[in-house]
Amino acid sequence: MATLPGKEAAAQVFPADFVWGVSTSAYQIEGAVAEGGRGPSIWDRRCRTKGGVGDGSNGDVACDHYHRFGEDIALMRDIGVDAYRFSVAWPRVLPRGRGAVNQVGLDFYDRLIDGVLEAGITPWLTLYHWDLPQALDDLGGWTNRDCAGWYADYAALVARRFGDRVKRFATFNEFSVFTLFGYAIDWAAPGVTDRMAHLKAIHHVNLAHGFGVDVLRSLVPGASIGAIHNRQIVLPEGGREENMAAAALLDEHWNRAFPDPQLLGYYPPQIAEAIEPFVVAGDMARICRPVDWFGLNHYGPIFAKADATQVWGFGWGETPAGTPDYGVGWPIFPDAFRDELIGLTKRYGVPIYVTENGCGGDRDKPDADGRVIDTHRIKYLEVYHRALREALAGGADVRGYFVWSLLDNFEWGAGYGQRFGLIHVDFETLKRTPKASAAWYRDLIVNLRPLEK
Ligand code: IFM
Repeated sequence: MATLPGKEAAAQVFPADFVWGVSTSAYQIEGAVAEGGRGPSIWDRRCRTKGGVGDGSNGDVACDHYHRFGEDIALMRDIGVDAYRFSVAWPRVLPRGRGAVNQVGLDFYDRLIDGVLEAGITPWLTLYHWDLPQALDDLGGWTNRDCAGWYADYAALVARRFGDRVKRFATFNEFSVFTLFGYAIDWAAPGVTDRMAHLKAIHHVNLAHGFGVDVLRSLVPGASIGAIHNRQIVLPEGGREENMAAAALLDEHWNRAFPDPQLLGYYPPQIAEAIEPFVVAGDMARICRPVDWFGLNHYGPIFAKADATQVWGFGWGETPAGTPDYGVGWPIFPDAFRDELIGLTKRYGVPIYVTENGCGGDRDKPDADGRVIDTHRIKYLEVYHRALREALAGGADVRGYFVWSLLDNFEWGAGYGQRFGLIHVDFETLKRTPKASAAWYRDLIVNLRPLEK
């Protein structure tokens, strides 16, 4: 297909209802962790554990979005996005994870959702973005099979309360990141390193997803339900033979442990064998429920190496020297994004929304005139957008794209050292400053929005 500039090209390549959005998550931006009746989450605990977060910081204040959400909605409106993906903090609405409901927490999300809708933006609600209530972790968290039922009750609460205004739901964000890092590699809460715990967590989270889909389907008329998977090609460090098996196993864990059972009804082979003791008759049918879309979070390839000290015998490998990266240390490889999108369409046959893509780094600072000129992020977004167009032209069924993230925020184990936002946040004053990339995204949306929109 010939590449034409501007709107004509958009009409050719992008579906008429293509969605342009931005994503965030509760713990990374809300702050107000001890306000309005919110209970503690496993990330509050981890932030208070020595070494849990590199810079010793926490999400106590974060971007103070809990109080400043109106300003943040106005910033989104200025960019011109169609959609805003946010997550509900389970411990804000159910402080102990189950039982007593916190009306003040529900009221907060009412105000947020109403404000987003008033701005002409469609809310996309993620039920779980890693902040499990601590009270549930005290009962074993995701290693406890009952956690799938607690999640289903939480999903029902959210569906009943917001389902009149919210129709787009994601059950989970990045299943394999929070289970692998939280239960096998100590890079995330709750910081367990144990094979059996990890396998149980994988299976129970998959079950929770299945329950969540059914609950949402039954309680929200017109719901459009998906799940959000991180997927990136896994390569053996140095291309070396001794790292091949590590790469193959990491690929199963990273890329297939969740989408395969959820969409195809089976686990990938090595995981299937190991997880068998935890699978009860009927489980696979419970997990494999029809969804409306596949959420893809994609950044760059990852590298694996054999590492006998690790729970699964694989560790994170080094990126080859000289690989381009624009700040976060993650390789820039847009062809892998294009191929992933085309491959996903063939493998799972479900419409795709790119629910996260973006560029971090520690170099975004206001200049003498107060502007934040983040050329590296614009370059990243440009090459990934080229790949997106190529994927669409190559037959990928992509329906939308969300930048991670609206705001600089609390970047988990990296604390505040990595900035992913289109909007700069001064974490001393909480002042928001749109970066050059926000203007770039605004212009892209205007230019690529189909003529009839
Ligand atoms: O900040 C995270 C987000 O919470 C999940 N996906 C990757 C982002 C950048 O690391």
